[in-house]
Amino acid sequence: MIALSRSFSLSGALVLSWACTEVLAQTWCGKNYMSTEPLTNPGGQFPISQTFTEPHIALRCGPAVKPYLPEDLEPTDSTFVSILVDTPVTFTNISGATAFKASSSLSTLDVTVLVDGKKLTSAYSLTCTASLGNGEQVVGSSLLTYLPAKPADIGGVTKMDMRSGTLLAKPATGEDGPYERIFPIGFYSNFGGYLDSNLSIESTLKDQGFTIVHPIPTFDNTSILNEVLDEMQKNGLCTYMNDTSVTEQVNQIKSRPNLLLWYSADEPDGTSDPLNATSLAQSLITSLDGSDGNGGAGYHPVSLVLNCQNFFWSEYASGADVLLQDTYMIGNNVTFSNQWFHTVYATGRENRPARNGSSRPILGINHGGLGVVSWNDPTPDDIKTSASGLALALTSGPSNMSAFILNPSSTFKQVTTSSGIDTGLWTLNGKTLLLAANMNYEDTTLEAGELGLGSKGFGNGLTEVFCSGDCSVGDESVVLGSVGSGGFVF
Ligand SMILES: *[C@@H]1O[C@H](CO)[C@@H](O)[C@H](O)[C@H]1NC(C)=O
Ligand SMILES: *[C@@H]1O[C@H](CO)[C@@H](O)[C@H](O)[C@H]1NC(C)=O
Ligand SMILES: *[C@@H]1O[C@H](CO)[C@@H](O)[C@H](O)[C@H]1NC(C)=O
Ligand SMILES: *[C@@H]1O[C@H](CO)[C@@H](O)[C@H](O)[C@H]1NC(C)=O
Ligand SMILES: *[C@@H]1O[C@H](CO)[C@@H](O)[C@H](O)[C@H]1NC(C)=O
Ligand SMILES: *[C@@H]1O[C@H](CO)[C@@H](O)[C@H](O)[C@H]1NC(C)=O
Ligand SMILES: *[C@@H]1O[C@H](CO)[C@@H](O)[C@H](O)[C@H]1NC(C)=O
Ligand SMILES: CC(=O)N[C@H]1CO[C@H](CO)[C@@H](O)[C@@H]1O
Repeated sequence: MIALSRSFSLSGALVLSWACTEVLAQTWCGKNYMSTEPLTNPGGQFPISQTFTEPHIALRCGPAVKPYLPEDLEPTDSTFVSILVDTPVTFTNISGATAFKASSSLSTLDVTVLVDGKKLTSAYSLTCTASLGNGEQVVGSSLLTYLPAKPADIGGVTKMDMRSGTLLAKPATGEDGPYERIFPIGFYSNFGGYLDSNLSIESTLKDQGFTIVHPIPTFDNTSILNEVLDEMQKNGLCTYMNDTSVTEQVNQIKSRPNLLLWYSADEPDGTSDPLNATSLAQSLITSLDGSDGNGGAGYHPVSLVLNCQNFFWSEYASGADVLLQDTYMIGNNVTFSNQWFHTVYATGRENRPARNGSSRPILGINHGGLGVVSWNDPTPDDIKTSASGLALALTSGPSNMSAFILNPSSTFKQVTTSSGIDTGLWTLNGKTLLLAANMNYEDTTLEAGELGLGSKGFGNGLTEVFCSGDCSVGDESVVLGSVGSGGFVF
């Protein structure tokens, strides 16, 4: 089982990640690869945070959207140009935790936000100071990026809406149009022998509901690469890119309106790349893409995928705006590959989507994942059909589940029932999207009463908008088949 995980990891790393060649054969996540080698402690684990007896506050603040452009000076959405302030009170030594003495009756907090401007095109340092009422103050800080309107050599802009974690982009075709919220769903796709040899693949993928294509390097034939990118653009598909031969590739690609985000490193933690490698690559990429190269945002965010369980996570993650996670299931039974793979932040990479397995990506979305990228295409027809069913339900048609998930006005809660069904509920304008994944290998019933909906329950009943496996809808319950999953609106 472990060997299989390794071989998947390696096939990914060999194709995609950078700086892996020196260490590839020897270690993975800092651990010796060969069973004949000694066991060692690889280091890099999260420290176990100290517990405090007194409350601490960890003030955080940051811009609602990254980056801002002159076009944002008169926003139609009143909270689009705003500062998000978070004031967790904690007994654990999390980042920025500061002791305070204010009484427990403190119910309001005055927060002052200061923007210390440098010249345009650079990042402004943002400082927020909260007054705790008795003369005490705590301070938080971050960066605010305000870029000039995009220059001609930049094809498009992807903004990150930090209110919901959503990516915002104009039509990938390059035609003018408003920014839309994007739910990235698609495959890492072979370039040589696949994308480069059949230019109608792009339009088929679009019809199947997919919104992104992540071509897997290397791209031996640049003229074909350009034709393939033209086809993606015509079909409004965005591209992930590996940008390690950074300057050349960034400059080759950045004028494409269908570029959604940059992709710097494939499992750099697995191959123990230098701890500063991801943040150095991020600065270089963004500096070629409009930023000051000192931490400010460029016109597109930078993504990467991490693989290790607990190995210098903070260091590697510091080089990304969008983090994909690539955990492999523990105790995976590959005879029956329906174990869980979930995503933490923005986008999840699905290693080998199961034939009937929409449960894994749904579990990821229920826990904050805002995208699904599967390894890899071409893939057997039945897997493609299953993935397409989820993609269509998420991004297209009347159900359009992503409209609930991506809207910053949605309220969200996650509930795992005692019977082993994992659910996410997004409520927007009086309607609720329920995504449910059955984690059992048998039919399991989800009762409205288990979801804390109050006497209203499912209201006028559930409308099924997506089902993988068997879903049977009753008035106040739904039965999901073995590892089945479904989407319902009520
Ligand atoms: C809390 O964590 C910070 C950062 O890791 C560390 O510098 C500090 O010493 C810790 N404080 C206590 C009281 O352990
Ligand atoms: C090209 O791709 C399309 C869409 O995936 C497929 O229908 C067609 O059969 C492919 N053509 C060839 C020659 O492989
Ligand atoms: C690249 O693709 C073009 C278009 O198909 C072809 O004419 C050319 O020979 C290819 N170049 C190489 C080096 O394979
Ligand atoms: C990055 O880290 C490597 C090795 O850990 C070190 O040699 C190098 O000087 C660092 N580079 C920068 C720019 O800090
Ligand atoms: C894996 O699952 C299959 C199907 O449930 C079962 O027959 C097989 O015994 C399992 N294998 C292991 C190693 O658990
Ligand atoms: C689905 O919702 C997303 C997010 O709100 C939106 O960007 C997209 O245009 C919608 N798609 C359709 C087909 O309505
Ligand atoms: C997945 O496939 C297995 C084996 O064919 C089947 O028993 C199960 O019901 C399927 N689950 C879903 C969700 O389709
Ligand atoms: C690590 C790795 O494979 N990086 C690749 C990213 O793309 C460039 C250009 O195609 C390759 O040269 C790198 O090998």
